[in-house]
Amino acid sequence: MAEENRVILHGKWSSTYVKRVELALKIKGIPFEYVEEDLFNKSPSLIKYNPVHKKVPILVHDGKPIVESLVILEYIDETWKNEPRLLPEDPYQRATVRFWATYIQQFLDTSIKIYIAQDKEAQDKACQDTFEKLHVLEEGMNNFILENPRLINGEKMDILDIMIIATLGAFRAQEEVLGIKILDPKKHPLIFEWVTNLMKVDVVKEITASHEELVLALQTFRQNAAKFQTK
Ligand SMILES: N[C@@H](CCC(=O)N[C@@H](CS)C(=O)NCC(=O)O)C(=O)O
Repeated sequence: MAEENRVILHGKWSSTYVKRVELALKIKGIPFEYVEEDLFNKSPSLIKYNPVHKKVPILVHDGKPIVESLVILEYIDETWKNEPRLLPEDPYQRATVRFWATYIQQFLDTSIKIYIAQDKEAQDKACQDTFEKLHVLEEGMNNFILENPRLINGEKMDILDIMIIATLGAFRAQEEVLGIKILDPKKHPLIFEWVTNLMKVDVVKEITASHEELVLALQTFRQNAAKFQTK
């Protein structure tokens, strides 16, 4: 295939960051080739395309690499301007949506610490920080929706749908692995409804691994995180 308009995604099937990009491409209807990378034995193309972080996702468009999932999502929306748009046109609304997309990223960074925690004290602290952020997200999204009415049923998915489902779409597997209730419909009714609605959307189902595969991937991640920490 000619390089022109060729779209290649380098990824790892279990990566939440890669899922964001896969979802964006599918939502926008952009055909792409997928290259599964081995993160324990990184390929020369991975190192060549992302020499700074050496991480996936990497999107290669017309032979040019774009890295960092949030940067890639914006690139996709700015390059393929067809509906659905992932970000609003209005600069203020755009800034607000970017703020919440970044907040969901921060929530993910905090929740990952639960897996990495080496003792009960560290795990309790990581859980407390995670639930504080989830609480802020629940309140923040309630207010956001009052001011910027939007659907939470997966019709016309945008960057916030992508961020929330890539982060919490595996919440049942996370709960099983961690033995902690993460998404409680009584405490986080909006996020719970939003995530469970999105889980039923076809493009989301297409990119979601089975519960068993997710549990195994999270268990492996937890064991590796523990080994890494004790080195
Ligand atoms: N900030 C990056 C994070 C990407 C990331 O952490 N990717 C992981 C896969 S989940 C990776 O490639 N890890 C390889 C490594 O850390 O060596 C993004 O948003 O794209």
